[in-house]
Amino acid sequence: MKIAVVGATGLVGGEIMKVLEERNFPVTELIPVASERSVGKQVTFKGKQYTVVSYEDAIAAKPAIAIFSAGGSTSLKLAPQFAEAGITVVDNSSAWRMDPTKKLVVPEINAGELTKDDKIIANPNCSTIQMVVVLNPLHKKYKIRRVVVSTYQSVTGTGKAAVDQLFAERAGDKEAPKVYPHPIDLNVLPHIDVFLDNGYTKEEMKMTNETKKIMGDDSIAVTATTVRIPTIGGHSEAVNIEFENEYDLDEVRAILNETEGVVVQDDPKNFLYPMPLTAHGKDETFVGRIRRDESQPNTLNLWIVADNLRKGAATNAVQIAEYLVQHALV
Ligand code: 2RA
Repeated sequence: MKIAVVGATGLVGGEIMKVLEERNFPVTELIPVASERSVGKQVTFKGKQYTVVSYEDAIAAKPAIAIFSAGGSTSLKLAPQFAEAGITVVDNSSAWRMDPTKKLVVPEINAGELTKDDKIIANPNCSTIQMVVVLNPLHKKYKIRRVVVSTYQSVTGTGKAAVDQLFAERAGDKEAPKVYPHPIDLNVLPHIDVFLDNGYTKEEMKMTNETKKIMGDDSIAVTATTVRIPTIGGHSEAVNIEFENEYDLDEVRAILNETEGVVVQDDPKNFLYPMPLTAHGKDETFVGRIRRDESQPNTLNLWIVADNLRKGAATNAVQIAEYLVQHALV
């Protein structure tokens, strides 16, 4: 199957190619695609060099699927052109996520909604994906009323320039280009994406709105504080969940142990809990610090970590593509 990776020279684009390779996705021809200034560059896939092509050449090559990670405005403009040419787009940007005519998919939860007519499929925000894979099985069992989440997000979520800023600051380079309005090394920024009129950031509202859409339940209340920290391995989240019904802690652990894509790491006595350092490069979502919120009934605290470039972006997108192939939807 011909697969295009749009935004092939970016951090997520590179990760998509790695994941396609690792998961042995049936790629017969890889088409790396990027904007004008990257056309002609080389990328490596399965030990072979591929030349980056333009959007026009990619559409003309007619891949079955194009996985986009090229930003919202590129996606708004180009995804419909790919779709019109019969190419199914899996899009990593926020451009289509809340469009009621587009599906927002985490395969473990709602890939079953996909049909052949879905030509533009939205991949959710990284911090939302890792939270909902843990919330969904618990919602089914105990019904979630409200979620309070605080995130600790990796600079890789911003992109390569942010990783460069972190390491430049660490090396003492004061002239290095800045992506953030403040230093990020030895600092914490309660600010991810732009601020909105309601005082929340766009990232925080993504967590609220996307969770309801993916889990198909508008009654789930979600309030978020999203924070950037100087780490690279993945995003971490402290999550407080209030259920409508009573729960049993052992049963919660058993449910999460059986949940596809989730790994329970919860042995505090032996200092075992999820961390960005250990989640880095992995496809799973890790959960630990599972404990009762003793301040009110039917409420649970836990800690979730995943590599935001993997399950939060590339892996989830490739899993959507795998589902399309396995169910003959492309
Ligand atoms: C971030 N959620 O970490 C974004 C990336 N999509 O900034």
